[in-house]
Amino acid sequence: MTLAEINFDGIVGPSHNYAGLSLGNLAATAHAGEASYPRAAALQGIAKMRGNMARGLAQGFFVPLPRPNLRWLNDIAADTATDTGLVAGAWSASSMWTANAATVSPAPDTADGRCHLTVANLVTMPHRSHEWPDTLAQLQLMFADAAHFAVHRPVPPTFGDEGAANHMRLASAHGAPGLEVFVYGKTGGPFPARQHDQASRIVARKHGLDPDRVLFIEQSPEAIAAGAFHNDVVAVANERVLFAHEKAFADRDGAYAAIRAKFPELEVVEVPEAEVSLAAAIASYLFNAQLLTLPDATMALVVPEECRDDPTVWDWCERMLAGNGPIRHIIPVDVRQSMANGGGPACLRLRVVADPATVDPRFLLGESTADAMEKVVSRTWPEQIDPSDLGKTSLATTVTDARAALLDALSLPELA
Ligand code: SUG
Repeated sequence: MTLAEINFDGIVGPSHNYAGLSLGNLAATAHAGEASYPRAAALQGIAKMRGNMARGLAQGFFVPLPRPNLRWLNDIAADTATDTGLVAGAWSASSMWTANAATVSPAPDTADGRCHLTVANLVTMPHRSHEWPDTLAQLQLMFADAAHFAVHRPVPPTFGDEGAANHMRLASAHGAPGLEVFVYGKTGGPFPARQHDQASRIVARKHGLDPDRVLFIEQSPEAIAAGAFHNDVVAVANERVLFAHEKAFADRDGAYAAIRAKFPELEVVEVPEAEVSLAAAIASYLFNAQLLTLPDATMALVVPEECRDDPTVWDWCERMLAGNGPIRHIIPVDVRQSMANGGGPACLRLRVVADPATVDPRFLLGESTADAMEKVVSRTWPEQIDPSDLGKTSLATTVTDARAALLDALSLPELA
């Protein structure tokens, strides 16, 4: 049994659009009403996956969920002529951000020695609240091997749960027992706090985590108010390293001390407000990066290209590299289509520490699968979508057919 971190990226769906549905997500709000480019968006995502694969890392994927979700519109008795926000919600390609698909506790952390996954209910945002049934179906297929995985239904909708975006794991190595840190929000000024403390506690209990190796930490209300609607917009962890903005947590010193008490090897790489403001960190998505351990055991930070656009952010990156800390490489990637909806490199992936041999191989990426994906996307994904196109029958046919072509190419008839 060889445990490895597998990054499962969400393939950007053919209905990718900018409808401005996420209050508190400043990028999504700023781009509301603009034309989107689903084909380019999906190709950017595939290129990111290819990059990580070329670095020798295990890569998997989720396929887009069925959109428009007419079943949901029907369930909520939406009037499609007047309820434009709900129609846009039914068309959203938001399942691409698979950091919100589920919370994952790898086998070394759980009482029964299996990897546990709880699908996120995403109840705070209506357009995301209908993702979970189809995401659950996909998780059950990917991780069907019950000897190694337990896939759980969502926590009750009383408590908002946004999945791995509000969860960090510290461990001496991916395959070693870890400390799981759940970050919840209480308030966020004018914006909703999406992760409820109790949702995190329910997940920890259901996963059978050892209370001595779990922490619940409050996200800073100031960060939420500044646009950090998920913790992964201001912090990311990998193995012994926590990379965080000074203002990520409500009680910064208390958070570091609590983590260190349970995980003494902790190495904090902190970005001070005086060097990169919270606003600059959120605009550039410096922290919404993939912090990866490369095969040579060095760590690399895969950041959005937008980090190069802000000199305060890029200068900090260069100083950090020169400083000989634990992060040895910075790799900018172009995921601009996703970024414009508030989703950076880290939002686009769900990390699962598992033996790749125990995962349904149809969800693992190799060169030929990536080639096949690119072909289908180039042939069938719409080049451009204007928000006013949402709801049109001809576009619904195009996006439905595009998804069907992908499922066909990937031999996934169960998801049709
Ligand atoms: O939930 N954007 C997503 C972005 C999610 C980013 N994920 C993480 N940080 N892990 C969200 O706000 C915008 C969709 C729209 O407005 O149409 C959106 O849902």
